[in-house]
Amino acid sequence: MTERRVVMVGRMRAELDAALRERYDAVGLDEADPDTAAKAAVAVTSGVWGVRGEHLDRLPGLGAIVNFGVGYDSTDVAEAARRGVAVSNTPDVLTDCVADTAVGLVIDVMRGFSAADRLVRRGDWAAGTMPPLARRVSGSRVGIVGLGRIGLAIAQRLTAFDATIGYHNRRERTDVPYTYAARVLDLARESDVLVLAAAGGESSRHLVDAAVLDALGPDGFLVNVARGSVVDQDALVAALVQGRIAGAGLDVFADEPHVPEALLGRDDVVLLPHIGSATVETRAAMIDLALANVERFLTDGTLVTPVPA
Ligand code: 8YV
Repeated sequence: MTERRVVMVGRMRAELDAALRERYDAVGLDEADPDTAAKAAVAVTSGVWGVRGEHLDRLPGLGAIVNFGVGYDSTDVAEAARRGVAVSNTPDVLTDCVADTAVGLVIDVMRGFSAADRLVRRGDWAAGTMPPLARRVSGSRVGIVGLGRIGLAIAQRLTAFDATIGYHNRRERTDVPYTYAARVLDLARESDVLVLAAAGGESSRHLVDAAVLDALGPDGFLVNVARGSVVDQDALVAALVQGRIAGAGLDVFADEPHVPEALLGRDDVVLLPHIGSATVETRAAMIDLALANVERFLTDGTLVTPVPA
């Protein structure tokens, strides 16, 4: 029998778990004996879990970490690089679906569709109640935080809604027709809706804080398809409860799968369980790309989609 060389760190999605077990006889790191862990060449993980120093200590023969998902902030890439371990992610294949989710949240939270749906189901419409008037999406001012692949796809979609697009990015881009803001605060002040599409991690932690939310103001909306860590969640809850912003559409949270209790009964928020990439087509493509990275590494020691070290 060939040697077991793939371990899984964290609980994988069922289809990925099954494929890894079938093709590589992979096991979870938590079920691996020390010998298996020592021989592992590839660790597969996802954005929810990640591989950090404490895992690497148990995986002395590791050469690659294959991350299922485009965001890899839960993996300690610097520590991996220090130990000569390369990291891959699954870019591009999920860009469209995550951008679709962002646009869906913009429309839902500004127009109040989910709240109106609840009103109908409660029988309130039948009893004569209408929801309050909502906000117009077409022609609105959209501020995108993080103009990478996903941010750009969001901008392109909203351009079809005649939106005015501004953005904040680590670096100004010279290849886009959108207005750059060097500070998120200034972007928020000029936006009807602020859409977060920045990578997670320390560099973007709490980029959106109380001051940014106040700059967005009582008529402004926040949409987050990036990472919960990009927003100071306590400040967001306070801003919503105090009416200092108009609403929020959230696919990601600070401590998933926990959602602040204070948000659950509110009609000015749309709450999704981190489903930005969760379509049959995209998840299949993500699995294919993750498996291609595993296969390539085991074959020639390189990765199909390595992340910068
Ligand atoms: C999840 C995501 O990673 O790609 C990302 O960064 O946030 C999602 O696609 C995916 O659900 C795997 O956990």
